[in-house]
Amino acid sequence: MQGLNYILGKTRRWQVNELIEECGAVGQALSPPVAAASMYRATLPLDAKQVASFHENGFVVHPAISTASEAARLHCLLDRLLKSKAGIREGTQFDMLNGDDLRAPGSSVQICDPENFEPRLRHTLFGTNALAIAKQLLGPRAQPIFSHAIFKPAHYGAPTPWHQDDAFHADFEYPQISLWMPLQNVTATNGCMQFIPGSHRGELLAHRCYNNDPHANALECFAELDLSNAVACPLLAGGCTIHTGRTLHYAGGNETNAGRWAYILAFYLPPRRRRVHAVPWLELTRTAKMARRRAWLRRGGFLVHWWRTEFSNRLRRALVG
Ligand SMILES: O=C(O)CCC(=O)C(=O)O
Repeated sequence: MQGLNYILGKTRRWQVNELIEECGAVGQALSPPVAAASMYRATLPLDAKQVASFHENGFVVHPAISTASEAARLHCLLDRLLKSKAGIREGTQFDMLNGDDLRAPGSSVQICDPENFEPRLRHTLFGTNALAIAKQLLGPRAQPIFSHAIFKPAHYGAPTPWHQDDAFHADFEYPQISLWMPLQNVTATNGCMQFIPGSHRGELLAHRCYNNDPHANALECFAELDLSNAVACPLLAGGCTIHTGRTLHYAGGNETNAGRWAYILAFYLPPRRRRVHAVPWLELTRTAKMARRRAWLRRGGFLVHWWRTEFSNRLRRALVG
């Protein structure tokens, strides 16, 4: 931490303290990344039938990528991050649907890259198996690109609208897959994932901000969809669904008495050529979390961001060999 203070020597003391408080995990993040890679062995790749089903439908269900006990441990860690509002000030914790009104109780709260705030999330069987599966599906150059966790509170957790993840890529076009693991059992009543089989073979469809509100963080597909063959995927804690960036998907609201957590790891193949999507809907987005992020970066967060990027590049190199 002294090193960080030294680097920030020209920054006012309160800013340093604020940064350290916001990024408490930076010091711990200095622990050698290789430890994360060696702690677990991949145990559960997909069988040939599952791989074929993934390519045919654009998604596949894996009943046990991790264990119920690991899911319970991750549930506790993420509960703590939610309670401590980790990432709020830097714009990486926000509500996806309510216009990010911090005074209103979130109906679908997202924490991006939660490992930045809780390094124990880097050491998981889920992560190890997810990387092995990503390499199986995308090839040996597959790399982690980001992670996020989504919390839907008991009774009023809101549905995640139908969308394609590719609609969020403003910069490059690249093949991406997401592994979505529920941290408790999920069914259609507390927000399991639902997919439209074969939709990954189509184009990127028109999207817009949720409810056409430029302050909402979520996107919704704005094309006419045939939902008659949508498939809901109930799962036990520690199972997972895997989908491509183009597959249309949705998760229902949470009508049950207990909160719903999902932890999602996304992988991609780095793009060889720059192929920019036409994503006019992203240009219209004006969210509160974007403003918080800009302010945080200006206050010196850019140094933390730089360090994390360096660190995660090292981690990536260690993981992919
Ligand atoms: O968990 C959810 O509510 C939706 C997750 C999702 O859309 C995704 O992982 O791409």
